[in-house]
Parts: sequence; C-alpha cells; structure tokens
Amino acid sequence: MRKEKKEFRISLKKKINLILSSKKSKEEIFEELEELLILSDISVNLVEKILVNIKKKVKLTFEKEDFFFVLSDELKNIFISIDSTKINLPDEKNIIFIVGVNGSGKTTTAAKIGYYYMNKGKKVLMSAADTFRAAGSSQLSLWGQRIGIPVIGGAKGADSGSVVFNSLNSFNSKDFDLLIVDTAGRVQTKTNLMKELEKLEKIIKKFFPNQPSEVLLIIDATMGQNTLDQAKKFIEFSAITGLVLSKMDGTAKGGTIINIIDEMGIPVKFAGTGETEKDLVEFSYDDFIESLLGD
Ligand SMILES: Nc1nc2c(ncn2[C@@H]2O[C@H](COP(=O)(O)OP(=O)(O)OP(=O)(O)O)[C@@H](O)[C@H]2O)c(=O)[nH]1
Ligand SMILES: [Mg+2]
Repeated sequence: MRKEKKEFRISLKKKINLILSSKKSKEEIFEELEELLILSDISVNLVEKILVNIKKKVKLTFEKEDFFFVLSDELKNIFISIDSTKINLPDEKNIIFIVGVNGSGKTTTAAKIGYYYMNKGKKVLMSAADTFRAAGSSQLSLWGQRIGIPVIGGAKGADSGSVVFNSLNSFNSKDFDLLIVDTAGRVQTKTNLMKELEKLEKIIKKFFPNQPSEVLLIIDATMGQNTLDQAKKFIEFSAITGLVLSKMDGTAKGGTIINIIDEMGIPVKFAGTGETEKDLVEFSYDDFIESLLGD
C-alpha cells in the first residue's frame, strides 16, 4: 500500500509539527492540538478521549517523536477493537452485496471490486439490481463492457428481486467464482426500499445459505456527519460485514475517516482512490495511520 499514500492526501504530520515546534506552553500546545484534531473532523468526544490518554503518557518530556508515537498508539487502540480488514471469501462461489446511500459510489465500487478480483484470476459476474433509477442498471452494464465482466440487469422499474434471481441462476449454473450485486441508493426515510434490501438478501440465501460472504456498505469519505447518520441506518437492515470508504482521493480529512471507523465499529475493507476501475486498494489500519502521521 505504498502508492495510495499520496492519493489519500490526509497527512496531519505537517500541521502537528508546526504546533509542536512553537514556543508556546504545554497547555497552549495541547489546546491547539485539540483544535486541530477537531477541525480534522474527529468528534469532540473522541478527541478528548485521545488527548487525556496522550497527556498521561507524555507527562514529563515532550519530544516530537514521542508525541507521534503516542498518538499513533492511541489511534491503533481505536482500531484494535474492530475486526480484521481482510476480505472474507470462504466458499467456492462467493457473493459480495453492495449497499449505501445515494451517490456514495456503489456502482463504481462494484465495478472496481470486480476488476480487482478478475485480475486475481476470479471469474466474476455482476448483477445490476438498481432498477430504481433510470440509468441505474445501464451504468453497471457500461462498466462491465469496459472492463470485460458480464452483467445481468433489468429495465428501469423492473423488480430488483427478479434481476437478482436471474443473476443467481446464471451464477449458480455457470463457471463463476464471484457475484457482485449492486443495489439502488437508499436513504433512511425510504423504509420500503430498505425492506427491499432485506428481500434481496433473502433471495440470495435461498440459493446460497452462507452467502453473501460480504455485505459492503459504501461510504463517501468526503461527506459529513449527516451522511454518516444515514449510513448507520443500513446496519439495522443488513448484516454489514465491511465498509468501503470511497473518494479517499477527494477532500476527505483524516479525522472523518477515524470518526467513521470509530462510530461504525465495522472494519474498512477497501478504499476508493479515484474514478477509474484501477482506483481501489485493500485497506490496512497500519498503513492508514502511517499515511496520516507519516512523512
Ligand atoms: N474521485 C472519486 N470519485 C468517485 C469514487 N468513487 C465514485 N466516485 C464518483 O462518485 C460519483 C457517484 O458514483 P456512483 O458509483 O454512481 O455512486 P452510486 O452510489 O452508485 O450512486 P446511485 O446509484 O445514484 O446511488 C461518480 O461520479 C463517480 O465517478 C472515488 O473513489 N473517487
Ligand atoms: Mg449506482
């Protein structure tokens, strides 16, 4: 995960260094650090928790390097309680189910994940179950044509259940290893659309009781608390197994990402770093912390 360090563009090191090298008192320095972390969009509660612990640990000396070491340790503590970021594809035939609010990057991510596994030698099929929006299904079909992955879709207004059913039939009877199901964007007020997600998952279970092996919630890393609250609603309806943070190449602040990880308590499996099929990386907490606090 070397390359994406630049792509994340979220390093806090420079700003923290500036504060640490000022001639101010320790109290003032801590105040400024607190402000910086909050401005980086880490929630106030979490910043307080982190700073209390750091103050305990850097009581006597206040060396710059110590500070980064302790901060990095604190961040790791947040992540330690959360499961591994490894993608779970245990069976011969696995299904990845993609959900998320409108515009979060679901369709693009479905195509990226398909491309990623195709290049690892898997035979991939994609299911365009977004029949809610006019261009929903055709958007994934275009991706499929571009990257060379077959797509099963339906017309606008068609029953998404029948699209998934057709996809499963094809997936089951042919020589495919991985099925990726893209779904329509949903907001928490549209309860019946959320219910529809449950229905799609039930159809999958009829064919493959242990699938989907991953239900990935796509979260736009550049969005604020409101979007995060919307995203949280998905946890009530689906057994989300992982997050994908899309648009990490955008204006995402490091703190937003820490917040998302802390608030959701669900492992981040992939990060999206651009608009092409190649812009996807497997996520690692260590690499993320390094990109945040490293040079
Ligand atoms: N820069 C950047 N743009 C992204 C990334 N992922 C998705 N996008 C862009 O975000 C926009 C929305 O992406 P879609 O994949 O259509 O999102 P969606 O969740 O399927 O949208 P709906 O189906 O309408 O809910 C598109 O313009 C994508 O090119 C990313 O990692 N980086
Ligand atoms: Mg879409």
